[in-house]
Amino acid sequence: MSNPRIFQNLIGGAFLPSRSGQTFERRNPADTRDIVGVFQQSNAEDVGLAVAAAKAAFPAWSQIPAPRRGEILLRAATILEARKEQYSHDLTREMGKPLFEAGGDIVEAIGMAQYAGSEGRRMHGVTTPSELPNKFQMSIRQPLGVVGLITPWNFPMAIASWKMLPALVAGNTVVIKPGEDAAVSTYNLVAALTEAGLPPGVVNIVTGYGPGAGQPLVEHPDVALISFTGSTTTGRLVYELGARQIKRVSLEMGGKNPLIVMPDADMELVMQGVVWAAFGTTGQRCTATSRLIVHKDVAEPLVARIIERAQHLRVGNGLDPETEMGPLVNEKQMQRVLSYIEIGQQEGATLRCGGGRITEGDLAHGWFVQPTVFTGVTPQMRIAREEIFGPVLSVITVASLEEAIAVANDVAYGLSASIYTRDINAAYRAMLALEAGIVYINAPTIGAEIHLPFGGVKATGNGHREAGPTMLDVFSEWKSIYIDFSGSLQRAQIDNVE
Ligand code: UN1
Repeated sequence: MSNPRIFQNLIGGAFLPSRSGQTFERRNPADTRDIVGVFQQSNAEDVGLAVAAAKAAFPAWSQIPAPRRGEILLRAATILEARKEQYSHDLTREMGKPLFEAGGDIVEAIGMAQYAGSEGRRMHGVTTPSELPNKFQMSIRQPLGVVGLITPWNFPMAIASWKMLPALVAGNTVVIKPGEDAAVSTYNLVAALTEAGLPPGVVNIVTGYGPGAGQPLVEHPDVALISFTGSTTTGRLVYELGARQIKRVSLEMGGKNPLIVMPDADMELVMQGVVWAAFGTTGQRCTATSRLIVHKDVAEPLVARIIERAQHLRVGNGLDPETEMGPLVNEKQMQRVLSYIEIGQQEGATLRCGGGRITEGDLAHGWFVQPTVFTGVTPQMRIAREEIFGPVLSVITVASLEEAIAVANDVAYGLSASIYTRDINAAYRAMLALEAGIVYINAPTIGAEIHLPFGGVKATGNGHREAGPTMLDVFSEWKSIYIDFSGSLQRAQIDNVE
């Protein structure tokens, strides 16, 4: 185990300790004897400095032509590609997902750097004909100013890139507060950008455990937008605080994602998809499959297949290339998952596999929980309604497509949903009827690509879609411009109405 690295806040291009001198430590969730890093415990004062640095960097950065800003992102993509192995290792060590998944996290960031970077040459606005003669009109995009990003630990490189890179190409400057359990990846992303030529002060990093740094960032009057991904509880608070200042807030929060299985589906394909989407990333994706809604005629043989595979998943330290499922991110998350397993049993669901912490050998030093499957779950149970964010699958049986869709939609969230069927009519009906921002047909609920809008309906979000062509709507402001070259006063809506 190597010595812990000391990470300081990045403010105006300089690495600075927190003003209070306080720090916090992050340990590897697969083996808590390994200290990953020591980070600054920042407060409002540190946030104030970071926002001031971002504000000072804004005029120059926003005046660099967008294609030139994009070139920096494109160069960063190449640097990330070259560092993929090292950055994957750092990511696995800080948050626990297996190396092959950590590589995927970096690949998403590379994809976003290419996509947002090339957006520098598009940044399309609109032109429309005027109601009046000799008049021209158009809408163009302009940056917002300083944007505040609050990112989660579960996709520490990918989600930071989804937010930061569109923000940058649009001409904004950034203060980011990364999830305290996985901040190293944000430093790595920013290191790649810096090496690619990003000027100092354009991106600033403040770290902090708990709300000490996040809240002052949300409340800072010079921050024009807060883009937040995380829990619904925190997101609601962010929304409320932002609303007081009529601040733009983009939220992406929880999910309780259903995967529907009709009797005609390819059951081997379903099994593989369910195991990947329920237990991949140890269930810690907002897009994870947490409800299997299966037709009663095929439920039992399918569940048997899933359990057979789940019981043989290799659970361990993600740094071991053999590992298929890593630990939970921290002790609190492990306790939360274990308490939901308890709740499921109390509610009368049948625990069919897993259900406990793993403490064999070296795994006793980490936060490992067995892949867990409950059957006999009814739609009203808490394990069918609340986001667990762990390797727990709730199986609900239904008798028809209509019932499956009704059950799928009967939760507060609406991020991702899936249906497996060979019946094209059933697939299309579900595609339209499922209340979700993302729908998959014959594929599991995870695996969204960065060039389609990402986000959800109902309690999952507040209508914004980061990633995809809609990303610039989050990170820029429309300005509509009317140019009258008639040489006389043309009174809109008056002179032209006969
Ligand atoms: C998340 O679940 O928090 O669609 C993000 C996916 C990944 C991103 C997930 N591309 O599963």
